[in-house]
Amino acid sequence: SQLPGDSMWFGLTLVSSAPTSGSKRGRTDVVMVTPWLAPVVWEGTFNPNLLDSIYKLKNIRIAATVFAVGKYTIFLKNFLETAEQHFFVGFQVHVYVFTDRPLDVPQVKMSAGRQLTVRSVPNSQRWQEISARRMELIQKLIEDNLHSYADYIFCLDVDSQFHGRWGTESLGGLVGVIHPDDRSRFPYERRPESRAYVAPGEGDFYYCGGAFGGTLEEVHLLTKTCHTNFIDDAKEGIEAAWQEESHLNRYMWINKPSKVLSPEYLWQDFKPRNPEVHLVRFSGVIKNYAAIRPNV
Ligand code: UD2
Repeated sequence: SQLPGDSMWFGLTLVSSAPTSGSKRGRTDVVMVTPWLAPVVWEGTFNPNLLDSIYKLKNIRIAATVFAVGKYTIFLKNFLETAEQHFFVGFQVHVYVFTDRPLDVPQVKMSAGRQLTVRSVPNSQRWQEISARRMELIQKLIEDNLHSYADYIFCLDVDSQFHGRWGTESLGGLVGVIHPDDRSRFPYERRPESRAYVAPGEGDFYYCGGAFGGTLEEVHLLTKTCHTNFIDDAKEGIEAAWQEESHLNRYMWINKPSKVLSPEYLWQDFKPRNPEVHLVRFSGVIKNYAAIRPNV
């Protein structure tokens, strides 16, 4: 029997038996596959009903981590409420909130099959350290807790909100999100003495530190490697230009992601939408850095 929206292949010609939008799926205005043959996920390139029905059969469980340290707890309500509306709706989701202010975590009603766990973490006087320390804490979460509780994990910035579907189309072994800014504006770490070094001319995409994921195994390896490299750099008195984001970019240059999410999956609210972005699914909210960070 056919799955919803399933299609039949006749030789190399795709004949869709149940088109969902009235038009063929696929885009000609954007890159849909990387040179190492990883899909690049854009609106109009996948069939959500078909994907959901495939993953429903597998009974998958998704973990999500979000850090809200110090004043960043103000972002939690909107993040959690919009996640309820758009993030893996209809699937088993376990959100882990890491905070130093557990009493400030808002009560957000969660649907059946979805739950939230609060984990205490210390504060820090430096936002760079708060951001970078996430790698170590995610590594530990996977080691200590997750193996019997989740299949996939996504690690997300809290100063963000969902606007559209983020679901099974995003699943893969190692998953990166292309940064919405021109990559020349976000240089990789260029000092060869750093373990995050990416040489001029190298680098595929510039990936966001604010959203990445994949299977537990892959994300464990990524977070462990980035954390170790960050610490070893620190011992030699060097902090990469964009902290753990630089290390993540180095990691994903060497270890190519098996799926790449387009900037639909982490846009920025202050940025006008580019024409190729038909749908913003998740975006960073506008924030006053000076008012919310512990240091400048
Ligand atoms: C970028 C990345 C971010 C990180 C950083 C480099 C995106 C959209 N964002 O954002 O993920 O890689 O560069 O270090 O790609 N946090 C707190 N309390 C604080 C400070 C930070 O909880 O006082 C947490 C919070 O979850 C926040 C995250 O760390 O979302 C990243 O910090 P940011 O959003 O201030 O960093 P930003 O905007 O430079």
